[in-house]
Amino acid sequence: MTTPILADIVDLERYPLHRPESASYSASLQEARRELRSAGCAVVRSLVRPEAVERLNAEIVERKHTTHFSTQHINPYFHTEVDPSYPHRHPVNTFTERSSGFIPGDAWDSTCATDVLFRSPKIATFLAACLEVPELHCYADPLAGLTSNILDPDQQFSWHFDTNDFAVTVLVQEADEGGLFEYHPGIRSVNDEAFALIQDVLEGSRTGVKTLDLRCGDLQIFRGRHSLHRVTRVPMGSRPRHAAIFAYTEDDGVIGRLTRTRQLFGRVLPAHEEAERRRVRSDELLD
Ligand SMILES: O=C(O)CCC(=O)C(=O)O
Ligand SMILES: [Fe+2]
Repeated sequence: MTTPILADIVDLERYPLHRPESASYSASLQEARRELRSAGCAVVRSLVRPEAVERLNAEIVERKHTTHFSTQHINPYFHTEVDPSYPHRHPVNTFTERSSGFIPGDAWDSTCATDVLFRSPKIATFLAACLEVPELHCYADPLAGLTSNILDPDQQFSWHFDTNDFAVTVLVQEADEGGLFEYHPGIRSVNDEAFALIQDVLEGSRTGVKTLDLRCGDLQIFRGRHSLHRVTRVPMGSRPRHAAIFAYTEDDGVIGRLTRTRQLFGRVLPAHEEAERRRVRSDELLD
């Protein structure tokens, strides 16, 4: 297949990403900003053309054998070990199954529509404007920059906070049932861990919890540092849920840490080790 261009993937009539001065660009931008400011979550409806959604899904299916599935019981902070300095009934000591998997960044190549969309400078410019930051760069991590989150039947991604400030997702295949993105906007803040509220949600409270109405081809921008969120279980017998996940950073050339990389992808690459060595050296101690 030939390498697509942005116009093959994005509905540029509805979303003229190539014409930032146009009225419809500005309208989409203002709407996304409003949603991000009020709920930390914006949905750009049907950004991806239906035929391109098919192609993105075919690319995921082709690479599905490279998915790193791992089942772990995690607390909302991605830890798996009890911390005796907190009570038994506390978010730090409440563990739930996370059983989904990620297709790693090095499974894609530059001819993929998924890769073209992720690396489009016009997309990065639009996202930076939505998020009100000066500029964005593709996350340079060779595994975590471009991924796909896979939920096969009987899998779920339990309640958690993200370590990155925001994530960008395109839903590529819906489950027949379940596989829904749920979130509690701004449940915690820099000044307030909100452990009691979080514990209520972990124990099933629906107060403040929203279920996102996300459809194939929609692009979601989500601030996951302060909003507890999950993807509900995909039941047995359902189609799997496939989502393409794009990571961007404000600084250029950022690479992830060894521990989290191993947790999510089951391996690290020389680039991760090199970045870690540089970090160690940056402490200015003598060799
Ligand atoms: O698949 C999704 O929609 C989001 C998954 C998620 O929350 C994450 O990867 O941190
Ligand atoms: Fe997340």
